[in-house]
Amino acid sequence: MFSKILIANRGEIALRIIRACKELGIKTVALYSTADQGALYTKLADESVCIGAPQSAKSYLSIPAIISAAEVTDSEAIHPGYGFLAENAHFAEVCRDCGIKFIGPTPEAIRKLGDKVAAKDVMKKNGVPCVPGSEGAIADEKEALKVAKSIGYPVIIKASAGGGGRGMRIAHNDISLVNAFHTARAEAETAFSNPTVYMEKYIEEPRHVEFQFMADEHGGAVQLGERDCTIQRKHQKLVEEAPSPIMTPKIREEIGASVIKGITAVNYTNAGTMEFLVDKHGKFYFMEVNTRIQVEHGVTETVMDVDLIKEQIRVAFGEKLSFQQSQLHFRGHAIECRINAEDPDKNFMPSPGKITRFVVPGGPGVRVDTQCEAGYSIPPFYDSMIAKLVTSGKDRAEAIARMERALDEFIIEGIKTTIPFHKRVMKNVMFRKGEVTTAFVETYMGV
Ligand code: MV4
Repeated sequence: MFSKILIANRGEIALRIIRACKELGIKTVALYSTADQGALYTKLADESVCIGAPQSAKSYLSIPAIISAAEVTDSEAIHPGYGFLAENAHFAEVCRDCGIKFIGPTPEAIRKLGDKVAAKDVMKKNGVPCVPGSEGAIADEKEALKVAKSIGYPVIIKASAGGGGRGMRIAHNDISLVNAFHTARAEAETAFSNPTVYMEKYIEEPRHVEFQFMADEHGGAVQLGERDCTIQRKHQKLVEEAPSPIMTPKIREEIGASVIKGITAVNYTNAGTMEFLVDKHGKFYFMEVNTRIQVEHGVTETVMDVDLIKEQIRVAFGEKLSFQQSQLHFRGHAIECRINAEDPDKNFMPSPGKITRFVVPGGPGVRVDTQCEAGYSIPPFYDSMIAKLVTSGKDRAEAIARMERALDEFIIEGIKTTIPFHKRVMKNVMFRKGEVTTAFVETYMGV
C-alpha cells in the first residue's frame, strides 16, 4: 500500500480523506492556504504544508505549489477530493509525469468525459439512454434550426466544455433559438475557450438522479446504485438521498448495466458518477459523467455499507475492487442535508464569520462530516458548506424522522445557516411524498 498520500484539498473532504488514510495505515500530508492555517484538517494530518495565499488560484489551484509540496514530503500519491483540480486532466497528467499517482481516473478518461459531445457520443453507442438531439456539435444557425425542427421545441443548447449548468440556453421557437445559439457559443468561448455547442430536447421540470460507480485497473467495474439530487438551487445541491423515491429494482438494473458498459468503453478507473435527468414519465436520459468523488458520496456509503474513499485509494494502488456487483445491495434509506453558511431568508446570501457555538447531533443513524468547531472562522474565499448531515433508517420515513430530530439537535451560533431551510423541506408534503422536481425549491420553498 502507499505509505504517504498528499491531499490536494481543504475542509471536510480533506478530513474525510485523512480518516480513510488513518484506517489504512497511510501517512497524510495536508495543504493549506494562509486562510486555512490552524484548521482542524491540518492538525489531524501527519504533516501540513502552506502552499500560498487565500485566493484558490494562488493555493489550491496552483499545480507547481502542490507538486512541490508532494516532492518535498515524498508523497507517493495525491487525492484531489472534489472541486479545485479534481477534474483537471492536465493536473492528472502532471502527476503521472512526476511519478505521483493521481487518485482518480486517467488524464485520458477525464479529458474524454469532460468533452460533453464526445461523452454523449460514446455513451449513446454503448446503450446508455440519451436525450434526442444533435449528432455531435452544431456548426451554424442553419443546422441549429434544422435539428430543432426535427426534435421539436423547447430545446436546450449546451456548451461541450461546460457542465454543472454552465453555458446553457433554452429556446422555445426559431427566433429565440438563433439568439440562444449565438449567445451560448460566445459564452462558451469566453468561459471555456471553446465555442463548441450541441443541442438537446429540453426536458421540463426533470428529476436529477445519478449513479455511483467504481472501476479497478484490472477491468473490474461495479455500480453502487443511485442518489436522487433533485432538491437543488442554482445548480447547488441542497438535499440528496438514496435510494431515489422513483427508482424500481428493474430500472436500477437496466440503467446500472448501461452505466457499466459505458464506463468500460472509456477504460474508466477509480470512482465516478453518471448523471441522469428523469422526465415526468420516469424515463432516464444521460447528462454527464463526473470524474471525481462527489460531495454526496456519504449517502451511498451509508446505504451500501462501503467506504468509497478507502476503495479509491486501494484501486489507485492497483488492487482489485474489494466487492463484486452481487454483493452490493441497498440497505434502508439515507438522506443528506448540506448545511451551508448562508441565510435562507436572505436569498441564501453567504454568511461567513466566526462560529461561537457548535454542537453536533448524534445517536442512531446520524453521520456528520465537518471540519468546524466552536471558535472556527469560516473563510470567505471558498464554498460555504460547513457540514454534511446524513441520517439513515430502515426506510425513508425513519431517515426523515431522524433528520428532523438531528436538525433540531444541531446548534450553530455566530453565523446564519441553512438548517431552518432543511427543517422546512423535511416538513414539506411534496418532499415527504417523494414527489419533487428541480423546480421544487423555487416553487414550494419561496426562494
Ligand atoms: C438539461 C435540462 C433539461 N433538458 N438538459 C443542468 C446541469 C447540467 N448537468 C444539465 N442541466 C440540465 N440539463 C435537457 N436536455 C435541465 C437541466 C437543469 C438541471 C438539471 C439537473 C438538476 C438541476 C437542473 C436545473 C436546471 C436545469
